[in-house]
Amino acid sequence: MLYHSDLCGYCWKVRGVIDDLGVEVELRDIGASRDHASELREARGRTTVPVLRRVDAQGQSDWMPESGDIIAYLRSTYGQA
Ligand SMILES: N[C@@H](CCC(=O)N[C@@H](CS)C(=O)NCC(=O)O)C(=O)O
Repeated sequence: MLYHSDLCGYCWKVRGVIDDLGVEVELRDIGASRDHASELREARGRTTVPVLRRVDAQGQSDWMPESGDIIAYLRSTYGQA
């Protein structure tokens, strides 16, 4: 899942890479959903976006902030755009 905001340029950059790579990522707009904003705040203590949330088979979440790190992870995992 990508926690993002429509008003955030860093988020658009990450979304562009997601589109280029054709990766299926659930988009969670913190500006459109108070629940999504609350989830992010509870997990990270702040609502800075973008944040990529990965959930493993045991249901454990890993929260990855920083657009550059997210893009590097997506490219290394899913191939060059
Ligand atoms: N270095 C971060 C910057 C992220 C950032 O500044 N996001 C802004 C929106 S574009 C934000 O969430 N600001 C509100 C806040 O930090 O609470 C990245 O590249 O992801």
